[in-house]
Formats: sequence, structure tokens, C-alpha cells
Amino acid sequence: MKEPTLVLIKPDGLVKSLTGNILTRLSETKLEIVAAKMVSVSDELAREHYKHLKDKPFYDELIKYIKGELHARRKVLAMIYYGEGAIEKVRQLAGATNPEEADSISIRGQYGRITTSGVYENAIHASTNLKEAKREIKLWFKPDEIIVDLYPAKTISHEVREKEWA
Ligand code: DAT
Ligand code: MG
Repeated sequence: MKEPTLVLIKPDGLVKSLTGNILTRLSETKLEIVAAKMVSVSDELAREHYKHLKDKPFYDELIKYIKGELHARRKVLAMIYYGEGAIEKVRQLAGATNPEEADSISIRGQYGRITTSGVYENAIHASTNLKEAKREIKLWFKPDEIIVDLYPAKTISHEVREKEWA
């Protein structure tokens, strides 16, 4: 069964110009990218994404990190990789959460670091299981932004205010 996984290139990955290297590593998996966009991470999105860690001592720094406040670059590249065993394949390639413990040829092992204030700058996020992937994908993407149908969706009509080209 094909499955999706959410992948984020975090602000440290973008600031260090690692996007190309990380995408090349991820292409080893032969998975398909079914959605991709740059996101300016709001406080609300950051807190919802990491809500399972809200009682941890590093939570406030983690929120600043994912919002880009530690890198003067408020953006993240959000993508969905899709295919057989996608979750495990990407986790494997990403490496352990702690970049010091990550396999040295994993993405986090190669590019991650722990800052002097204890933040794990580990360059990439990858969902850990099907349930988490579903929660995270629904948080970061709308159905129309994904080129395959992953989860049930409904069409609603309402008045929208959106920008168009002037
Ligand atoms: P992962 O990102 O490997 O799924 P997680 O979901 O447990 O790990 O934690 C989310 C992020 O929080 C992780 O990428 C880096 C940060 N983090 C986790 N444990 C930490 C710790 N002990 N000290 C500092 N940051 C930590
Ligand atoms: Mg996690």
C-alpha cells in the first residue's frame, strides 16, 4: 500500500542552502513528491505541529526554531512524499532526532547540529507513523494542493477573499 509522509526542510536547512542536497538524498528513496510549497510558519501552525511536545523544557525554543526566528528566515519547505513504505524510508534517511546520535551518513548526521542553547537543529522533519502523517498533512496542506487523493475531502462553496494578479 502506498502511504504519504510529511517532510519539512527546516529553517536551518534553508539558511545553509541544503535544499538541493537534501532533495537529492530523498530521491534515493524513489518516492514521488505529490505536494510542495514554501510556508511562512505562523505561531499557531508551529504550536499545533509540535503540540505533543508542549510540556518539554525545549518547547519554546523549538517553536522559535521552526518559525525561523533563530535563523532570520521565516520559512520552511513543506512537501509530501508518497509511495510504498514512505514513512520508514524517509525516517531512515533522516536519521535519529538527536543529530549527534544520528548515523553519520543520514541527513541529520550530515547536516544537523546542537546549538549551545541546546536546540537540535536537525534540518528536516519527517512523520513517524500513518496517524501522525495524516494529522500533519491535514495541518500543512489543503486537499487541492496535493495531486493525489489521500484522505476524504468535501467541496464547499463560500465567499473567498484572495489576492489576484493586479
Ligand atoms: P523527530 O523530529 O525525530 O520526530 P520529535 O518529534 O520527538 O523528534 O521532536 C521534534 C523535534 O523537537 C526534533 O526534531 C528536535 C526537537 N527535540 C526533540 N527532542 C529534543 C531534545 N531532547 N532537546 C532539544 N530538542 C529536541
Ligand atoms: Mg516527530
